[in-house]
Amino acid sequence: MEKTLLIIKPDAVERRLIGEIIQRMERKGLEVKALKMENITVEKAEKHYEIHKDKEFYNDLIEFITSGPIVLMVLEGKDCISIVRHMAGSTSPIDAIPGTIRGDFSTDTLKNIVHTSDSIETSSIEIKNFFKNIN
Ligand code: FUP
Repeated sequence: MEKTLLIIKPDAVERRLIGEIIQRMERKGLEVKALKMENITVEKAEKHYEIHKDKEFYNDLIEFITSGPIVLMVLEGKDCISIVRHMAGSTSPIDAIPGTIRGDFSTDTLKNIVHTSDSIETSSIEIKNFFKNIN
């Protein structure tokens, strides 16, 4: 069965949105296969966001994602990668439609509440980066 990584970012943890976000996933019908809260190291963050290392927002991104505790989870369900991305909403707060997580809770491109895997390849790499016993 398909799996995806969902990260609840430091802004959402600080704003007490952990329960709201997990509830949306469960109500949709996705299964939480693994779940943990962690202050990730800069090294882990750099590995996770390697694809963005040449972007002008990279340093801000690493600083933000390591700025406080995050909640990481592996979700499982049919087509869950696409489904969770749709539930997260667009990266741009202008495009993120109300009803999506970003559309409902964020006006900021950087502090945008959640990360979700964007393909089968990246979900597998991302899950391995953060969870040892899940495949
Ligand atoms: P997404 O897949 O929607 O999380 O978006 P990206 O992989 O394109 O970007 C990863 C993170 O980089 C975003 F969550 C926020 C940050 N970012 C910016 O700060 N500015 C940008 O212009 C694009 C992305």
